[in-house]
Amino acid sequence: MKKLLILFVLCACALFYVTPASAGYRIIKSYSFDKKKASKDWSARKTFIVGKNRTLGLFNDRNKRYPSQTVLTLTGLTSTSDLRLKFDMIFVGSWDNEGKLADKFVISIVDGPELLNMTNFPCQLIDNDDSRPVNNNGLVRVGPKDRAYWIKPISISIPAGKIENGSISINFKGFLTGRKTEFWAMDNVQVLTK
Ligand SMILES: [Ca+2]
Ligand SMILES: [Ca+2]
Repeated sequence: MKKLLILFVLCACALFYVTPASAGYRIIKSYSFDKKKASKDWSARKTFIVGKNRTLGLFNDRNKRYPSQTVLTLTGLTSTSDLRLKFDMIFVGSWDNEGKLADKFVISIVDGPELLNMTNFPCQLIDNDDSRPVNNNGLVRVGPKDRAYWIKPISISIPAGKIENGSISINFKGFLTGRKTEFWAMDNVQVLTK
């Protein structure tokens, strides 16, 4: 009986070990951007410290000093089921949900469909005042100014049918109105499969 119990515990531990993320999924790629440059899987590879953490960024499509987008190319994929892509999106500054200054964040398959089109952001400011952020995760210095940032976990599905010859390229792009007031970065990217 005791042996059975030990066996059961061992099996349970093994199961837990192979499924560290969400149930039924296993991680096949992960990126934490600990170095000054991200791996060559990424088209824009510069990293930047936000808080105490190195992230991929910053990005701004209006400011020539920053890249506007990055493409993640995954190769050697053998999965026949849909992939899951998870990461922490970091919104820096005063991203707007509506009006003339409204912004957008889009993830799409290169030469393919959009996987995410985001128009709602957590960047709340009292009286639209940059120095009065609400529920931000911290402040980060960008150029001459400290700006608030908000971290939002994002999880999307990548259809298996879009994987060609074991490869897929995914584009991440923000469409911003603020050249010096709005930026983004990303961290803790995980690609999972069943
Ligand atoms: Ca990191
Ligand atoms: Ca804006």
